[in-house]
Amino acid sequence: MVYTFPPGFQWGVATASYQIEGAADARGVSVWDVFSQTPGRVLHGDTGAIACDHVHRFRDDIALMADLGVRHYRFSISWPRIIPEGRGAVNDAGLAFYGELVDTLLEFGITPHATLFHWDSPQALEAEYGSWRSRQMAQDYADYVTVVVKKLGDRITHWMTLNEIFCFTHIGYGVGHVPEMAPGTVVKTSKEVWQTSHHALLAHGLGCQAIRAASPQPCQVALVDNYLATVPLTDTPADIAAAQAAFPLTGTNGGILYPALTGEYNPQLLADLGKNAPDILPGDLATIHQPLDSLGFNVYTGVYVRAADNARGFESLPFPQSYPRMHMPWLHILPDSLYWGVRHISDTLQRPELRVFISENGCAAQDELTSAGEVLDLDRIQYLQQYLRSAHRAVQEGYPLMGYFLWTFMDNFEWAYGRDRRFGVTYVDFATQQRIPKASYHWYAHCIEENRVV
Ligand code: GBH
Repeated sequence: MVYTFPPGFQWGVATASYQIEGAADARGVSVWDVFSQTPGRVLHGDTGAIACDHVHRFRDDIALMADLGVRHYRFSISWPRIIPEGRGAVNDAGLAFYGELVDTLLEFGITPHATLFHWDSPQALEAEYGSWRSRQMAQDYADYVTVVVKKLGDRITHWMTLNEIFCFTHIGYGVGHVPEMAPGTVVKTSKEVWQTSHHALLAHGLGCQAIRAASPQPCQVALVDNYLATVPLTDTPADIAAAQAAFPLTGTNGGILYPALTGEYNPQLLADLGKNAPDILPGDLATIHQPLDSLGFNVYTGVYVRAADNARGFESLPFPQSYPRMHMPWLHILPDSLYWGVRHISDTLQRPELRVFISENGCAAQDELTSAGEVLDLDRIQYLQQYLRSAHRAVQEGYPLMGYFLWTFMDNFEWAYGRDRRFGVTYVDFATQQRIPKASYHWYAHCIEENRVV
């Protein structure tokens, strides 16, 4: 089988500001600074204060990206680098940094795709009103977006509003336990958590409006979501119907993807939530439901579903202990999740016109530098090859999958796991900040060169 993609398929890599930038002293404090400085929150006490020192090394990093052959780069902009206190005074040096970054990308023939929020909320707003616990956060986010798009919209035409709303809300706030992500706030009820994701959805809606109002030229607006792909255990019509029935009912699908794309929380999910459903004010859903040019799908794993003799007609299957996974506890290898996740947008959610791109796909591996100075990450190559074949299947069957951003360009600050887990196709020696392309980097370069999975 030859896995050739159509001409124009977009090959890219993705990163996020807090995970790579460093230069913390040149921006406002984010909730991840405070969280990672709190003992016990991040493995080995790592923080993103230096990370990959990308702010000082971005020219070399972009040159290495250009060598890889990618023509598309997804990065995120740090809100506290633009507006240190979250609202009010703008840091011109922060805006200038992203201006130089974008100019350098364009010099190398790489199209910038900017995510306006990838989890690094300004700490000032957390201190002032509890950030995502308040509706005010959505308005302050939209004001920040206006500043960025006015300044950079002459050179950036691909915008993404917020990365993975479910994660920074439902894993940033916890009921009865300290959650794994910043701000790490313990709340009393699950309703309070749902309220934070509702506010983030409002930020998405107001952000879409702000981008379109501020952009000096036509632009593309996307939401990036890690919705859960329900994978039929077999390809029988009964199992496929079961996977489709299960798709809208998970929290991230029915509670994030559906309101953003259909203007309604999934009614069954709301019924299941009962008194824990968020308060929704008149007009909220119209604000949240904005026209989108495309949808970014962050996919790492999924869940198997099969038809069952119960009230709902399906069951979701737990992974057995020995199921193969990569170097994260949750990273079960399920390449079909990419295909089914793309297909569900068209067939299950009934949005066949909506273009999809893979905004993140990749994995952590136990990389080791050999004495010859190589990293032979054959397991990562195997993982990427299987997921890319799944992407090819979606394209082959006519689903509107436009591109693929590999997560991630280089090893970085992996949130609660700090520098302990490596997701890059470029190895970073954090003691020296030396970049060393791994075997997967060279393998991916070959795919891009040939426009097929090699
Ligand atoms: C992405 O999220 C992030 O966008 C990116 O910044 C990050 O570096 C990358 O993943 C790798 O982790 O422990 O069972 O509660 C991926 C989605 C959401 C998957 C949180 C794991 C925790 C599952 N992740 N989820 S669990």
